[in-house]
Amino acid sequence: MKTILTGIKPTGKLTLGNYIGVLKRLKDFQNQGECYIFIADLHALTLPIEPSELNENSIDIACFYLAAGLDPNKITLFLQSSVSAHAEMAIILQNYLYMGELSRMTQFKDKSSKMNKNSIGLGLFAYPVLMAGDILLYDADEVPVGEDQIQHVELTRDLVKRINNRYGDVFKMPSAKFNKVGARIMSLSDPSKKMSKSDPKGDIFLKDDVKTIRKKIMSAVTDSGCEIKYDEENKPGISNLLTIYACMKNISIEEAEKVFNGYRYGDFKKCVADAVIEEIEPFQQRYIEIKENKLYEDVLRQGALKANKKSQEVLNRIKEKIGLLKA
Ligand code: AQP
Repeated sequence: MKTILTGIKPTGKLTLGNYIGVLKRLKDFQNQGECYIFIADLHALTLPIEPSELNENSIDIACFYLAAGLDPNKITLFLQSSVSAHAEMAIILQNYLYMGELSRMTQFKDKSSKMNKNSIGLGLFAYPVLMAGDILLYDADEVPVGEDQIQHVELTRDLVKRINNRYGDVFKMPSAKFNKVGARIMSLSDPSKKMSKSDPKGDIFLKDDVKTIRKKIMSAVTDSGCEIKYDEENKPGISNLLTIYACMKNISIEEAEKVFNGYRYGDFKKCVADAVIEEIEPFQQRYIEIKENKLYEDVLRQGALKANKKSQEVLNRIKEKIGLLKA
């Protein structure tokens, strides 16, 4: 049986991009293999964050995972910080990844370019090291991600080759699993940019009320044309809305284009808003129920126990291979 691992970092309010890129897909994954799903709270520390915000976001993500249809009896859901092997593995792996390759990571370049040079933390630079450990600790075969995380999974694959070449078969080779459609949902106000928690302009948040969602979609930036056609270069706004619609309805882009043949932009946007609301509204109701009844608490406790057990096995394997003595 294959092993699937994925995480979301609690850096802000989750967006429709996080939902389409990963959350929505998880329900199917839980029937395809052993799933380790976590809240990447250690990753959230790589940029400044208020303790209360980190706390609240972590609870929200746990509730969103469950609201997305994850069954605690089928999956292991846990907080990254409740499994100390993640930190220990990162300390080991950092010796096998190089400064040059880490400085070429797009996410690091993007995030650090917006910061004062003197306040870029070592953790932000070493983010892919921690992430490689997350993946390798569970012998993951598949890592469901959005497009922006593929580069980090590729780096993990390079690391596996490097370590296995040197020490024999230590780690399993993981691969990124992303959907062709919906791997990169763009901002509604600037469709040249990814919809992102940390750059909230143009985001649809999963906690937005229905009225706000509709308003945001109706005022999404499009173009001066009138044709509803997928063309990322010349019609990025329309292409993004077509992608959102296709993902909500589980159809292809071509099918979505056919639906809107001859539609005006305003009517098209209304249908996109209807499709998003139809899916997100019941999802939000499940989220509220889970949060109010604190249904996540026991799930996270049980998840930590299982994740600790599995990750210790792998951690012991690498420690032994590299020559660390067991006392
Ligand atoms: N716009 C997006 N379209 C599709 N997938 C997306 N993901 C994020 N944004 C989009 C995917 O969601 C998963 C969880 O993301 P994350 O929170 O761990 O980190 P991220 O990729 O850095 O997401 P954000 O929203 O952009 O967070 P910030 O702004 O804090 O850096 C990942 O699989 C991601 O690919």
